[in-house]
Amino acid sequence: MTPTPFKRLLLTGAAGGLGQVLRERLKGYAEVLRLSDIAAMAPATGAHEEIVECDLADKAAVHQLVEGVDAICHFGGVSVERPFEEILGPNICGVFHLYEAARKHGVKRIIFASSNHTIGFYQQDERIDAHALRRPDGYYGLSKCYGEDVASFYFDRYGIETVSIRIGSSFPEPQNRRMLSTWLSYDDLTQLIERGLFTPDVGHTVVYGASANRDVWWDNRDAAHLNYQPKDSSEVFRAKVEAQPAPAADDPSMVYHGGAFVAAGPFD
Ligand code: NAI
Ligand code: 15L
Repeated sequence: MTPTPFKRLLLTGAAGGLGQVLRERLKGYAEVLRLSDIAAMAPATGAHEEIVECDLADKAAVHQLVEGVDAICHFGGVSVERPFEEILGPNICGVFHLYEAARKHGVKRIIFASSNHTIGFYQQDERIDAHALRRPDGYYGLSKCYGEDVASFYFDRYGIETVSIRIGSSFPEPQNRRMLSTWLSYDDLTQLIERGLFTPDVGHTVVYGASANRDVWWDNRDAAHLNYQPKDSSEVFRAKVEAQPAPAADDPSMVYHGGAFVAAGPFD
């Protein structure tokens, strides 16, 4: 696939773990990459980058942020389980502000960094596809379900297309036994984003973000039109991961798709 570069592509969450990786990897997809986060980011390295500090919870700031943009990779927000009050602004109000701004400014394509925590309460002996009922495993997972529903609504109502990537665990390497199944390499994440940005007529597509791991729990048949072909596998890390002491068989990390998230909180 030879992508046609956008004029201006917005990446939110640019100061985060994935944002810093994607800052390099998305460069070729746009004449200008607009990088945004509430946290400080490294300065622009040239005219092909714009740096905009912005709180996703701030409606006016988000509308300004989205002005002049052709497409958005939305990776900003709280990325772990936290009290609902901390998630509300960035993940609930934030995603709403972003789609409203996209509507007002004519943005037609969004990549939404959703999460496996939308379906975290499935057990690891269950294999599911994108049609499986969601089973969020906390306030964070609930916020990602909300984001997916916003994406669905904005396609049905306004024709704004989104690929929601239910990312498993995207880190340099899998850190534990659960991640041998959920791991998504940075190269495979980049491929998913590229497919999501440039495949025509995606409507609202939900795709699971995992590499070609031996024991994957997620079936991507509903996203076949993306032609996502993962190249990496967690197998190369298996011996290293399995050298760690094994958790008990009833430990949430050994039972649920969402692992430890299912047992996080309550926070009061
Ligand atoms: P991260 O926590 O490193 O990055 C998130 C970024 O969002 C941070 O730089 C943070 O400052 C920013 N942010 C938080 N609140 C904000 C606000 N109010 N306004 C603007 N920016 C705000 O997380 P990571 O790992 O880079 O993940 C990126 C995205 O991918 C997140 O949406 C996360 O939920 C999602 N994801 C990541 C997975 C992974 O394995 N890394 C797995 C599943 C989903
Ligand atoms: C996520 O949604 C988180 O953002 C990430 O930090 C990991 O915890 C990942 O899920 C996971 O489930 O491993």
